[in-house]
Amino acid sequence: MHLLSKPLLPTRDITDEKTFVDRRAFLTSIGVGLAAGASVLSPRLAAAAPAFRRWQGEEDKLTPYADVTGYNNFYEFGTGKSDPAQNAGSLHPHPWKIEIAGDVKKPGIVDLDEFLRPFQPVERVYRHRCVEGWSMVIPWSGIPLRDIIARIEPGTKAKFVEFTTLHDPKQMPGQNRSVLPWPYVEALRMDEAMNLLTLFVTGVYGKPLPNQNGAPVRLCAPWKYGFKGGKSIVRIRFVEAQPHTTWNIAAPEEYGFYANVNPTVDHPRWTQAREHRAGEFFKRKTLMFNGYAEQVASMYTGLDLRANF
Ligand SMILES: Nc1nc2c(c(=O)[nH]1)N[C@H]1C(S)=C(S)[C@@H](COP(=O)(O)O)O[C@H]1N2
Ligand SMILES: [Mo]
Repeated sequence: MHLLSKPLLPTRDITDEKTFVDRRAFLTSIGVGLAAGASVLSPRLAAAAPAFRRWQGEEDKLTPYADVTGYNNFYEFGTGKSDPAQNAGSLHPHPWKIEIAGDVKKPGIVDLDEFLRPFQPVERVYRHRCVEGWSMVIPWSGIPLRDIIARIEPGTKAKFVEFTTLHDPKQMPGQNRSVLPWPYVEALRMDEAMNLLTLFVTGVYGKPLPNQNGAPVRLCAPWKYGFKGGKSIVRIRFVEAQPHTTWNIAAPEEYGFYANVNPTVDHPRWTQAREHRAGEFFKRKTLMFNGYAEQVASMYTGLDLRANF
């Protein structure tokens, strides 16, 4: 594949050094705890610390670490927003194995740390919009999924990529209740998976992902509703047919396969025109594709977004 030879990001999105330094001071001030001169990336990501990169309007403030890690959706640990932070201690994310399956050059099971070692990690600030109407602004770190896919070398039959969460009721007590069909499965069309924005997330706020955010690795496609970002991934499968995904199985009339953030297509039970940004009093207008239209809209030309919600 030729994709790795292309520049990963347009240069205008690389924040200048001063902003990077200011942000490090900010991270320290909110207690993320950086020793002087320390990298903002976790040790496992520090190998080649990149410039900080920002994909958002400068007016959007980062959501505090306490909210990012204390107000979550992760039904494997309960359906309340504080349940994951309270209950996810039973998850053991190290060591971690991931199965690479389907139409790929070399299917098999890999150790996550070993698998990620050759990659250049990036840090990106993304808006995060839950289908329920809340939103945050989160500094994720991880590997652009396109780099990972380029290395996996899927075959010509790979039209979709499916991500499966761990299924282990001992570690995930919420799986003893059938609130959702387990394991949690999500998927992207191949071009969506290869989009510059799509991130294989291993950290947040420069630290490894806390269990409640999907340790050791979860997905992020920031122009889609949050439920597309499957957590604690144990299998990546490349397939020809559109996969059956958890929320779409659970309530197909409410949660479509695409799940692109779209203020003009309401959820059957509530509006999607506005959102509640964590920490703000007044609601904000939700932006088309969560504000990432410039980077993603061309993937959907000719697709009826009302039918394909
Ligand atoms: N395995 C799994 N992944 C999941 C979920 C879940 O319940 N189980 N919830 C999804 C939903 S609805 C959202 S909004 C995001 C929340 O991510 P966060 O808690 O890191 O903000 O995770 C998504 N990934
Ligand atoms: Mo969500």
